[in-house]
Amino acid sequence: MTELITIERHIIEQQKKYPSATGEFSQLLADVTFAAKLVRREVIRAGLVDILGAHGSMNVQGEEVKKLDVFANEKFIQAIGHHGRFAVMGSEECEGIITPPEGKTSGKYVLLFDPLDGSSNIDANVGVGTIFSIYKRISDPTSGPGSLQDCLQKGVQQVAAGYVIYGSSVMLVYTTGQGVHGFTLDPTIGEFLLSHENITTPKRGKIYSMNEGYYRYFFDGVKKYIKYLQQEDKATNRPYSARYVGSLVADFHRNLLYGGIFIYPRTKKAPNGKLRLLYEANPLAFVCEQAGGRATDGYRRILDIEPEELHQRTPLFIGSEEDVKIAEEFEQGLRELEHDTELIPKMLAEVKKAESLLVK
Ligand code: AHM
Ligand code: MG
Repeated sequence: MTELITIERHIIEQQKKYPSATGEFSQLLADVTFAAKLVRREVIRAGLVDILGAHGSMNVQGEEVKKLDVFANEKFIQAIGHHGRFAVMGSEECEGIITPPEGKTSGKYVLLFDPLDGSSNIDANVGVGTIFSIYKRISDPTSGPGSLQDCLQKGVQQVAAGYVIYGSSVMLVYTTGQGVHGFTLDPTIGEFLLSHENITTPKRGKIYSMNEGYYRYFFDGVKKYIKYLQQEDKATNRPYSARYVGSLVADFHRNLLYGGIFIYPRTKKAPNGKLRLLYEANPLAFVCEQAGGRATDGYRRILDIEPEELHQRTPLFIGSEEDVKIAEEFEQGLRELEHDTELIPKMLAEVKKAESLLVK
């Protein structure tokens, strides 16, 4: 019989590898899991309790906030904020940093999170998710709560990261730098059980995910890369299939398991792309690299980017290592489209056919 391993037990077992671990970090991850369960409870009841629809306010990026975003944000702050295990938090839905409540001591960890990613999909019952990222504070712990500087660390400093998908089933995927592990929620017992141990992503996939509706705003490199993916070539499994949910967590998770590439590039309208470095790109880049994949902004490794502000955006090229490398070569103008070897004979045949019709 297969052994049933809950996420709490898995985290504790992993932490045993560090003799100096105090259990505080395991507790913080358990808090994240608990908050995810609260959010999931609301996500699946959303239609029933009439909390769907726009909340009417705008988030700090000037985008419309849905009620469920607000709820998820509050639950995370509530579930984690009251234990004094964190020094400072940052949320995609809050303009500034979040410090521990009055009277609570501050812990040694920093939590950055996107409480409900893919919010434009909520009303249509399409998968949405939560993304999280944990760092150690770098400010002096005797100086009180953590600071903005604690949040602006490079992604390479993350001690844990992961995401939760609220989809046809609920999954939590996380890494602490010792591989990537996935857990599926058993709703009957309310526990996340280990279902995907040591996830590795294929070196090359067959799927590309990007919002091609913005094609006219893309720069030449990405446009050529799309054409390259659509060319026919048996050796490299082209043409690729296009898959785009519009929920980063869902698109990322599918490609992680099946292989492929997700791109949200810089565009003529959005020169820094759309996605946020701290809440979306860094945690998924950590997971992706741990699974054997690659994540860059087209030029630089995501995890090496020095953040300058909390809500900084970044272009994102993420997924199977070989796919991302080829996309970068196009982005950087180092690679041109190959000639479609089958196209020329086909065109010549068409010309001949047309000529023969004209002679008649
Ligand atoms: P959100 O955090 O406000 O939901 O925005 C991020 C989402 C991602 O989940 C998704 O990849 C992207 O925005 C989709 O954007 P677009 O509609 O421009 O393709
Ligand atoms: Mg998001």
